Amino acid sequence: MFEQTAGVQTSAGAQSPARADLVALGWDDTFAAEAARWRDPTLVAARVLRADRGVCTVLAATGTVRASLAGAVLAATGDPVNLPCAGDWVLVRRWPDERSTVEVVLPRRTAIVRRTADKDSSGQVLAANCDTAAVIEPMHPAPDVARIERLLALAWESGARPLVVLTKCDLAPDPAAVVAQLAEVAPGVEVLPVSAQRGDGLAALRPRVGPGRTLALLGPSGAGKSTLVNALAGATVMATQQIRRVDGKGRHTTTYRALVPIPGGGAVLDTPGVRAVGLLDAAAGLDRAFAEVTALVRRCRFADCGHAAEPGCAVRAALEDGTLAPRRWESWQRLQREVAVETGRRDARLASVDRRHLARRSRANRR
Ligand SMILES: Nc1nc2c(ncn2[C@@H]2O[C@H](COP(=O)(O)OP(=O)(O)OP(=O)(O)O)[C@@H](O)[C@H]2O)c(=O)[nH]1
Ligand SMILES: [Mg+2]
Ligand SMILES: [Zn+2]
Repeated sequence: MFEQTAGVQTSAGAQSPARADLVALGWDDTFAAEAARWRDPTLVAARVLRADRGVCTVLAATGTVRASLAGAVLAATGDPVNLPCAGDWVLVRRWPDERSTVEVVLPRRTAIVRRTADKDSSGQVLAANCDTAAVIEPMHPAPDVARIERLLALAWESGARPLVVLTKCDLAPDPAAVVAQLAEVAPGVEVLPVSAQRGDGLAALRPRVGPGRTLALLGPSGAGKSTLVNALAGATVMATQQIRRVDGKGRHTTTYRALVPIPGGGAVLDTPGVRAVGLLDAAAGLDRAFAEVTALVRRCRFADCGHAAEPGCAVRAALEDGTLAPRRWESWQRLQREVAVETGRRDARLASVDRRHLARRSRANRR
């Protein structure tokens, strides 16, 4: 067994926080087995609460520690996706001079990855090792259906269990109607109305943050993500937008991703608002987010059906008899195109890496 606390003195300083129960935070035999492979009992297991450039705030059994990234970790991050992020389990070394370094990022069980703004289709991890990926959308003003669909594809792709949380249900005249309407765009996903203000729906959400479980919150600025974190934590842990603007759209109040341990076990991962996220290689996630469309496409007579004029097209039949909403079909097509473009870009990038590698090798051979 990997020793969680071997070789560590209790962290110094009067403000040093209480010992953390890593099991309550999600540490389990699988992570312990991964850690044991490093065969270094002086390394300490910890979970990343917050990652800034080159420095992480991590929670170890002894409490919170600031740790910089070790050379080995930096060297492995040719792809920024490999950088430690909030929610990651890491192995930390405490040096005799009280400095700490993150030496190892343990393999992620789940990861919510979005496309970064740059053109070469690289990814950025929004949240690691979350059990539930909750898409947070305000019920008032009306929820943005296209954004929910897009975020659900991302959530499915992450490997975590997706969930839709509709916030501010205290402001909606008929919350049940909105929930019913959204069930159509979230097949197989629970849609939960909540009000952090009145406390509605919090009891239904709590099991997702039970001991060992992590709930990630994804959604636009002003949706009430941090308000929800505070309601679940029973304390003001995250700053929230003070004045509600008339248009209901907030400026970004939260500016960093943060894992917030919840008293009694579990954690919530709060993220800065995302207006829209770019999908990367989310083909599988898209198939699950649009399960009913995927099933129709599979029923078309021809495997390469263009769903235009081909005979035996199940999609067109469903559009004609009203079982498939045109809006849903358009969303699927749009997101499919996006993922295809991203996959093409990624393949091109990999091919150019291959070509460079081959060119180097043949130059070396000639020499
Ligand atoms: N009426 C009502 N207002 C809420 C509720 N939850 C949050 N709000 C308000 O919505 C505003 C935005 O809340 P935040 O929690 O800061 O939103 P956020 O999603 O964290 O926003 P960013 O950090 O910018 O991404 C605040 O003024 C909250 O008071 C709710 O259940 N009911
Ligand atoms: Mg916030
Ligand atoms: Zn077809």
